[in-house]
Amino acid sequence: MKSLFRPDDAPDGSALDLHRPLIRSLERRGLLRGGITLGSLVMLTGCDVKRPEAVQQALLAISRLNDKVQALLFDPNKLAPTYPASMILRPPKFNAYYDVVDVKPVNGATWRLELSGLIQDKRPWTVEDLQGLPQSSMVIKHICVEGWSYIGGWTGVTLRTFLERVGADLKAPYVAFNTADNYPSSIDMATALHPQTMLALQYGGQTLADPFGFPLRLRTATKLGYKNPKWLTSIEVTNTYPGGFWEKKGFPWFAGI
Ligand SMILES: Nc1nc2c(c(=O)[nH]1)N[C@H]1C(S)=C(S)[C@@H](COP(=O)(O)O)O[C@H]1N2
Ligand SMILES: [Mo]
Repeated sequence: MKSLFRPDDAPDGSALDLHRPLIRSLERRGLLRGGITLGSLVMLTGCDVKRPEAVQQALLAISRLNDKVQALLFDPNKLAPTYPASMILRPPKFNAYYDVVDVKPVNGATWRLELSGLIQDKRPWTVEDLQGLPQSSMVIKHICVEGWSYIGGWTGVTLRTFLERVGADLKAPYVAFNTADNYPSSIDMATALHPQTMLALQYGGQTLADPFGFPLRLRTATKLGYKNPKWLTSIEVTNTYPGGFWEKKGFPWFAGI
């Protein structure tokens, strides 16, 4: 049967293929513990899924319900495991929705972080501005849904410090990001304010390297790899659900670990 989540234009061997085990398991579970199975949807819609958009809509709606339940269960004070600096992997592992040879480096001198939405001070930030904020470090595990992980050491500004500094509305439910390679992503405010969620400028005590998101990326210890956008270009605080690159293809939005 045709995959509900795999767009027809995805080239073979792309990151979509690498993320296929999760796609399959989502399909097996019907996404969802909400009572509707893929089988019953197929029964409803005919075997070759005559209206895949309608089915996808239904699945995504149920997935969003699961996100809300997960968000309710999230403990904003519980810390993810941390590790000694000696365990930091150098260099880190790379992944993106395209190959490493296609990474286009960002020019740090002209780069700006743009702000929008429910934020009082929307002035753009330079790398130096961000370096001037209080810095902290964490050594945490990165887990990708492809089935690999690594321990990495990150230094930067906690997202909480940054959001407080720019006068963000901390009661808004969503913080959304965009990136130089157009990989939109978003997280819930509780995760944004978690002490292990950071705007990272450094890896292993050195400036981030190009394929790992120079000059700025999000690193959060409480979410799967795909919720850690690299090469950030903008942050928006919003009341409207923003979704994200993989979420639009049916991946869970909350994706906590
Ligand atoms: N801008 C951008 N950020 C991204 C991605 C991407 O394709 N583009 N891929 C995500 C995925 S699926 C993973 S596992 C991690 C990989 O981060 P790393 O290359 O530092 O290991 O980045 C995440 N952030
Ligand atoms: Mo990933």
